[in-house]
Amino acid sequence: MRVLVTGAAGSIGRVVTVGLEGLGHEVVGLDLVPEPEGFTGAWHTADCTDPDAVEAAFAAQPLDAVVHLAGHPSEADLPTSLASHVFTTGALLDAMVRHGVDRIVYASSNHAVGRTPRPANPQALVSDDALPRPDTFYGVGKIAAEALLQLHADRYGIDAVACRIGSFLEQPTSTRALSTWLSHGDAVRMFEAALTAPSPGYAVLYGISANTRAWWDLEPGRRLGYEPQDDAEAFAGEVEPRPEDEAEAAYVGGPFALEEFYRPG
Ligand code: 15L
Repeated sequence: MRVLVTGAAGSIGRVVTVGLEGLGHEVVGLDLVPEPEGFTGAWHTADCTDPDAVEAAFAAQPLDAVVHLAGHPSEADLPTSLASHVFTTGALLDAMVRHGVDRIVYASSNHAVGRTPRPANPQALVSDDALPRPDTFYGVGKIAAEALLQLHADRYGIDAVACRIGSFLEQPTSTRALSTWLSHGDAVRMFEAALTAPSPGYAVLYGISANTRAWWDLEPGRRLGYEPQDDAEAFAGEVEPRPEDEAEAAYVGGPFALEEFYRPG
């Protein structure tokens, strides 16, 4: 497949572009900054909040799919969050409709439902039927972008997979991350499954590894062919407890659900 990867120079983008190329896909990169050293494919240095820049990137070559990773990866004010997550997704979806591109895989976030209380029973998992429950404006942006995907799946028959990513790290570094970790290898497996699953329509999955302490359900991902192979438990002995662990354990969004992230709208 020829895949446009937005945010291709970011932390997830650098790993996923290499991984998808290794699986035989042709990656077209797009980012605010020029291509990282070693990237040899087509590249668009562009801002995907700008519909004209997005149109130019689509017009430059035919595409089979989009992996949308671009966006401010943390909390920001409300206008910035809406532009970064919702307006970019809208501009990409408009271009997809114009150019007949019918698959998008979106880097959503656990923070779309981050204010969901942590299940008291470790066997009870938060799944794809969790109601929208953002913990921040970042989470509001992610859940609103998911709504745009659903709208375009319904209106135009676009296949759209929203991956609610946990903690994408080389290895887990906190008690919470022992539950929320997404390894680099599993991230590539997740994007590959979401890109190639036959006719998913609109679907949500949780982007975590096969963590022993997981509280998100891996079943929606498995239905699309995502079979994670790593488990954060392998690093449990290296993770030191921290005083903030208890407060972070109240909600699935961890620190983002705490009062220090409250902002005026
Ligand atoms: C995310 O969505 C953020 O982009 C990242 O900075 C982490 O906060 C991560 O979630 C997480 O929940 O660990």
